[in-house]
Amino acid sequence: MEIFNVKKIEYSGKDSRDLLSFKYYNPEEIILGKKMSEHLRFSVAFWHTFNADGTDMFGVGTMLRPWDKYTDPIDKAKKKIDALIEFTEKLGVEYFCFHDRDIAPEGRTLRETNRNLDIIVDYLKQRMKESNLKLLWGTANLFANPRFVHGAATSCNADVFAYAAAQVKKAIEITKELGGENYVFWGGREGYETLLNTDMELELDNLARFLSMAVDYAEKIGFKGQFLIEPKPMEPTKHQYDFDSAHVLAFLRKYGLERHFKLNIEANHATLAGHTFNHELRYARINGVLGSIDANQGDLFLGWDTDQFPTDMYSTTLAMYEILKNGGLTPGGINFDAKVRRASFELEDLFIAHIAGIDTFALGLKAAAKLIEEGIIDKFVEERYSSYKEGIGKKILEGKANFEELEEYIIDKEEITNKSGKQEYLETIVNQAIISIL
Ligand code: XLS
Ligand code: CA
Ligand code: CA
Repeated sequence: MEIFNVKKIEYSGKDSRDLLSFKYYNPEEIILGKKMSEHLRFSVAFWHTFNADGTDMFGVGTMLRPWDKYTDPIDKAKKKIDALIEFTEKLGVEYFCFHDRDIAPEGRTLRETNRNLDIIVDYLKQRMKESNLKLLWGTANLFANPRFVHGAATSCNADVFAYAAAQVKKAIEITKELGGENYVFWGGREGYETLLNTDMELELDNLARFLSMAVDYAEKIGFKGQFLIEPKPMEPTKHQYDFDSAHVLAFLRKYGLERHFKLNIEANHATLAGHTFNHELRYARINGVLGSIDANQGDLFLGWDTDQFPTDMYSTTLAMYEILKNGGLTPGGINFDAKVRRASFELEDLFIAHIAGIDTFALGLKAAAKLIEEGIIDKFVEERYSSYKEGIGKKILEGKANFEELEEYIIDKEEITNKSGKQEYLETIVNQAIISIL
């Protein structure tokens, strides 16, 4: 029986006013030699789409979903899986992501919880087989239960460390079982509230111990998916250890773990860190660790993680520019870690929001491809650094210069000529690329 009273979402072109259709996302269209659907490996986030009900700090949920009428927790969990299958089929999205606790209820012990998980994973696996749905990544929820009050791998309590380890062990197993292409570590409560009660050194060492145990276990069971760490600077803790791309990379390098991890970069977390999304993507890309993205947007006036659907074309254009320069994200993808607003409580809003996000990324892809094909920005940047192509600049790049030589070279020069950085000109080029697609 149908859960969503919505037809299959098709491409209807940019002039269409049909709300439930794509205006820019045309999966078969070839962009820079590849199908749009191959560039944009979209994924639906289970937690926001099938679990969130609009609850906030000031009030209860506003969204009553068809699966909410099932009172038995296992029946309800299965209904949500049915909803996931129907939703992704109708939307034409091939991937989804989940936390262990999103899909199955917790029991009294971990053993009981794992049993619930096994029932649902069997069901999910079966339903995935009947459809085209694939798992982009799995992860463990190491933050919701009160036991994680002081963190998980960075908890002051060794029993909590053990619990988290056992939970991640199981989460990697089920991710493998479901053919997951990646596994994400988001350090839910790995951080601190006050340094007055915190042994930061021990906590960070323990986080590294935890991650290297995960690497060993994945190797042991033959899980071939990419391990990803998702940076976030704050919320829920005052200071999250995986603050931003640069922090995570420095951490991984200190502990010799950099070979085993790439990054899952979320737009809203970049905003919270005081960076643009494309800054975080660029930093990860030039360091060879851009693995996957959580596609959403924050509100620039609010200091918290609003996880809105991405509708800002400028941001998706610059993001897709980095992703294209990265040679894509595979085996990563574009996961909509985004929730409809509390007031967008109708079932249809779930489709409208995903369509908006998909179209905004499709538009960004087209505009970014145009920027790359035109090559104006590339050429400008190349020219801007051309002083390093010959003479003293070339020597600097080749590591053949030293302070004495540089002093001798420059000491009697009366004038140094600089050229304009032409930011406004380049921003116009970006605007023109976007406008040409609209
Ligand atoms: C929370 C994070 C989380 C991760 C997965 O802010 O975005 O949802 O993506 O645990
Ligand atoms: Ca996220
Ligand atoms: Ca977020």
